[in-house]
Amino acid sequence: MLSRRHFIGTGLAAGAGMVLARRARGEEVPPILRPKLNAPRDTRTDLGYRPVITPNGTAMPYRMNGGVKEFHIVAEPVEREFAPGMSVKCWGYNGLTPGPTIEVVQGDRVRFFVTNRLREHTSIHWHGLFIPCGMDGVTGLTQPGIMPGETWVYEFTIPDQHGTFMYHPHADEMTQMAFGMMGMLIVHPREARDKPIDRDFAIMLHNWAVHPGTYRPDPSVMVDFNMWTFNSRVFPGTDHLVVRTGDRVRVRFGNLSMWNHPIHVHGHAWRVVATDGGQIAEAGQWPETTVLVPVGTTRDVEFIADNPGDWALHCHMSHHTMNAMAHEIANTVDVDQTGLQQKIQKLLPGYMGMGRDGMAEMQGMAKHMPGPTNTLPMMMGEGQFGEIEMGGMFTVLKVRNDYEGGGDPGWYRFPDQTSARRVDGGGDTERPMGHGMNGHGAHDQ
Ligand SMILES: [Cu+2]
Repeated sequence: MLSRRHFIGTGLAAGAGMVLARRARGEEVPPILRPKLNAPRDTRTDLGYRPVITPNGTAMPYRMNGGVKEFHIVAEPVEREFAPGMSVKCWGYNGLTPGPTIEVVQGDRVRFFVTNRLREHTSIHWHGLFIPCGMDGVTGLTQPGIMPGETWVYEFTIPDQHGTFMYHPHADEMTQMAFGMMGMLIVHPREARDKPIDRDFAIMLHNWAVHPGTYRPDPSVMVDFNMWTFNSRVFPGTDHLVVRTGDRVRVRFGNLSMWNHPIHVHGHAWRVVATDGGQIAEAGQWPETTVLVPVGTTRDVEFIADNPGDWALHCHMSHHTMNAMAHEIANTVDVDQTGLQQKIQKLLPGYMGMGRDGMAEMQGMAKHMPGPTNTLPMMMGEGQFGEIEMGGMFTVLKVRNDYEGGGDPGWYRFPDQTSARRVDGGGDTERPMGHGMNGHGAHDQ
């Protein structure tokens, strides 16, 4: 029997609106929209906020229905190109992994219709949002799974918090997240910011095990991942972050991978201004050039882009800026492989020994010795001065004096006398310290 207290509680909850996720029955479900990649940036000014830019991604469409923002999210298989030459059979939302970025404002009433087009059940959890427990999306704990073909509704008011959150399944998490089901959820503040953000980027960090020659991520891998992505793309497939000199730039990182990622920026220092737990008061912020984004968190960093140039922005775990690499390869640095190569060639025609002087030559070799199908070379970037020996979690922050928005401005034009230069004139000039190194002597001869 219901106690009086229980009865009142239920009544209050019903009065405040739905508190449990429910199956949509007989209601008008908004159409499923699959936004195009790199859709033009939303420049509407009546949104009450400046939209974020999701590199290699886009925003989740919505419609207004009687004062409620209605989104239709569809969980489905997704084919994702990580970079030209490699396409992965993922799962995601509305045709993308990560799913389109959801943007709402503090206090918004929202209704998320979720259709499951997978062949197993799923759910959506709203990471970091303080919402009624029945909307929390934990299969078995707060709701039954959303079965294949079903459409469910999550409905709540965006609470009195703003910042960077995430959405992802809480059903067969190991598989569904390993396959790429995740997205960013940005809550903009209701009040205008004291210091408006000029360019605001959202980047989801993820790791994948796509064994060489295969197309489907391996969900059983726990630590030995071989692909590391910004918004499910690897360098050189990652969009560059282009800003104008003097812009206040925010970058929001989310991490639903299985590793922590120290993300490093060159030429600038940023401040960590928020986490998925809330805003950090200005007095509590400190400068960093590398922000650690632990697993299961978000970090918002902000800086003034006051140093024009092409600046690397990358994970500082050096294996995380590599593409597929075999982990069982022998370490051949300083090993003279003469003779061995000929012996192996008898068994494997075309074999080339590599890696005696380091690993950089691997990139040049990759052009002549392609690996298995659908497998990117370990490093494959190309800059204006040659090969950039990076892959994975790497992109370029382009700071330009005259950037007005729009496309990629190309490589930086370095002003005269501001670049490193070659000065040699005949090999080693090493000499004992104390002779000719006191000032300008080294250049005298
Ligand atoms: Cu990393």
